[in-house]
Amino acid sequence: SAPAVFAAVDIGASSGRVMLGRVSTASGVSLETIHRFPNGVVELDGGLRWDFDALFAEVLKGLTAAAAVARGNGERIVSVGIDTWAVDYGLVDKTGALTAQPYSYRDERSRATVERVHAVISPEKLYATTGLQYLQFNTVYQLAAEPNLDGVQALLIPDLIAFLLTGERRTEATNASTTGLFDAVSGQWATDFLDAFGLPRNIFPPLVQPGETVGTLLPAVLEQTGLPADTTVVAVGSHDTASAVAAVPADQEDFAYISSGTWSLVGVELDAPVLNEASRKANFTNERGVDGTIRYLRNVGGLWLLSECQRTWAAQGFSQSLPALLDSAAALPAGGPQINADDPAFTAPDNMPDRIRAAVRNTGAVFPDRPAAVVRCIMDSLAAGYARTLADAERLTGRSTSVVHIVGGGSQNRLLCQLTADATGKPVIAGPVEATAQGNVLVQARTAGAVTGGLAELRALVVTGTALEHYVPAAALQSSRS
Ligand code: ADP
Ligand code: LRH
Repeated sequence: SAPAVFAAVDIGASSGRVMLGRVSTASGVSLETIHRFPNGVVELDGGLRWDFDALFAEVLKGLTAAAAVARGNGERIVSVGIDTWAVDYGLVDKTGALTAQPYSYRDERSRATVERVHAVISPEKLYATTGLQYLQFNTVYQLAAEPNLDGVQALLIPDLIAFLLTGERRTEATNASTTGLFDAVSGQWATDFLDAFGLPRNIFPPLVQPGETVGTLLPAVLEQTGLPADTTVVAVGSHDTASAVAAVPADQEDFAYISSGTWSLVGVELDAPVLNEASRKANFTNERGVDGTIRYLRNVGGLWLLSECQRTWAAQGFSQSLPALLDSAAALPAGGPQINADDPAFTAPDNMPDRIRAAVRNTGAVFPDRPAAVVRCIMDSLAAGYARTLADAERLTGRSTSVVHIVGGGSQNRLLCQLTADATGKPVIAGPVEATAQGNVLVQARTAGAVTGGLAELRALVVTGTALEHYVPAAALQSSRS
């Protein structure tokens, strides 16, 4: 029969792609990019939202192209897997219609609801059950800002795409763990919290685990895309970070990871959550990973700081390519000013270079004026943030780590990779760039029986299929020379 291939839909906060994934024991996992499209928040109907209708049109376009490529190759698309950023949702009414374009987590409406939520259940109690880090935009705070939830269901963004493809309503568990309404120990909805907040028990559809089948494609989708009639949608780690961590090319257990894109997700993988007060105070999260693992991590500021600077500079008539900008930043000396990359002042889209200069001025340091200096400040600050966070993760879990894997778009940033090795004192292994899509494809391939095993076996297929870059910490380099 025709060789099996898998379609991955992976949409991050800055761009989306539809890829075809091929998996074999001999060559590991390999990806072919079929369709790419930009993503970003838009001002719409009095808020910062995602243009979901446009994103879904891009998904259909990508799947149509994927079907054509596979047909041309004599291959068979077995299934489609979907992952996107976490936390956000669309509200769907009884007829299945989306009531509005989904809000973005960068909208500030949930700022006002945090206290109201905490008056019902204290932050300590919330954490002891959900293990979720406090972020002003966690789903629970966003739902508290909804004026009316009568007769609607909240579908997290990947679940909303799966629903429009299959007609099936489910909530995938790794992403459910970012809502603030999910029990980190039982892996079920925290129904007592739903009740306490006056949320309907069925505000979210029932849970589905990565690897389980959501359904087959609706007739209209089959007709529009030309996908084979028996194509299924398989639940993957639908939280993009869950899929990325599943594809970290680690060949040992004591690894740390940084999933580097719009955000930097910095942490370790655990078998069980850490729910104590020290962990809460350090704002570590216990998000669910593929195969019931725990992604014990913190959201550290990410390349959003850089991409927003680029956007501002381009609007001011200064456009330099990203590699050129990073080269000029790398030419500057170490030891320049640093900011706290996690400051909520950087969350919303606005003039980022000005906000960074203001933050540097507040530290009493001389503020960087040239773009190269601003970029260097961002990179130094991120690397320092990673080192602090990894030290905290080691302290809070009582484990030590011997290597840092950087995956995602940011793994191409050589300056940041080297600074991370220097700041952590640990070797850094960078790649794959498309770890998220690889994790998405691997879970589908396992469901289809094309590969077997646990995360270790899946990760070995990433190692086989990817050229990785190695960075040695500066201190280690010096001592080996002396
Ligand atoms: P997300 O999934 O959050 O949308 P990605 O994982 O796609 O993010 O990473 C996007 C980021 O990768 C960009 O903001 C950019 O800073 C970085 N990046 C992309 N290409 C390069 C490159 N050639 N060199 C260095 N960094 C890059
Ligand atoms: C990264 C990510 C992250 C979440 C944020 C909302 O894309 O999913 O893990 O915290 O977006």
